[in-house]
Amino acid sequence: MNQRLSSSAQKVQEAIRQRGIEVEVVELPQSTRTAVEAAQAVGCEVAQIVKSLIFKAKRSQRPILVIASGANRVNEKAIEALIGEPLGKADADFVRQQSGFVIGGVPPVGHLQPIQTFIDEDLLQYDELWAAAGTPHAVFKLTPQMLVELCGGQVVSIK
Ligand code: 5CA
Repeated sequence: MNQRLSSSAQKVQEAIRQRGIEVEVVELPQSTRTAVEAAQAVGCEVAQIVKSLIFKAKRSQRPILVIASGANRVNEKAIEALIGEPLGKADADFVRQQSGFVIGGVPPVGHLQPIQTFIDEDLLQYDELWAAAGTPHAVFKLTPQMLVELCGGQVVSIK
């Protein structure tokens, strides 16, 4: 176990390990707060960055997690069609309350409670991906198969 991880990054590392998947969360001196910054920090394409975006379903007020390629913009209409209600933006407080993490560090797994999840099908074409691990400096490398297994989300077109 990496004792030097911050407590938020450690939580993500533990959540992944509890699912029987071996990955190593790393904390970098550089910012990984945005997909562009994360890609620069780890030396990959922006499209290989896993964005974990929390939205708020307007009617039910529940969180929806869209896991998108760093290269893609989420088409909210596509997600609305899948959930059957309008989708709204989540503010920073809602993101923290629902996920337990701050914007820029929201991981695809390890949230305070299970969140309905959609995974961008475009992520599946890469050999390796990088995702946030709880802080704007923490990331981990994973395969698309691991991502699907970890999140248990529905793979869809989000564009
Ligand atoms: N650490 C990187 C990926 S390794 C990361 O978290 N990227 S991200 O794209 O998933 O997270 C940044 C996202 O947070 C932005 O794309 C945006 O959707 C969201 N965001 C940024 N500022 C705000 C804000 N003020 N309110 C709500 N969401 C925001």
